[in-house]
Amino acid sequence: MTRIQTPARSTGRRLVLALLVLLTLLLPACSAAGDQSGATGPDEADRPDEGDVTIVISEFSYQVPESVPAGASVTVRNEDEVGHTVTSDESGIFDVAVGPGEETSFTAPEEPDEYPFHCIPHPQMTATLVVQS
Ligand SMILES: [Cu+2]
Repeated sequence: MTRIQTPARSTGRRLVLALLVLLTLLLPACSAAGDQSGATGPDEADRPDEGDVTIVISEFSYQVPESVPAGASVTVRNEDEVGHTVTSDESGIFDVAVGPGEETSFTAPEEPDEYPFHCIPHPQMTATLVVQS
């Protein structure tokens, strides 16, 4: 009797162990799937604003959108390994500094017009922000 019961018990324990291992493997997969679906929400909400209105600085040169809406939030992305600024030629309209590899933003003027700007440390860097209503 005891000889029969002992292998039966150990088989039962092996099954329980196998189930525990399976659960351990499955649980992280479930929580990872949950994280992914949670991340898509904020992403989609951010895209419409940021996609269009971005000034990219690369190799000491501004890449400016053809125009930006009045009062828009303008993202400035610096892909260089030195810091730059986006500074309106007419002082006080806008002036932001952006470190190497960093990103910042400023608010475009409310008045539709063409706003020439430059980089303070590199005066040869110039471009124009066209603001439309
Ligand atoms: Cu610069």
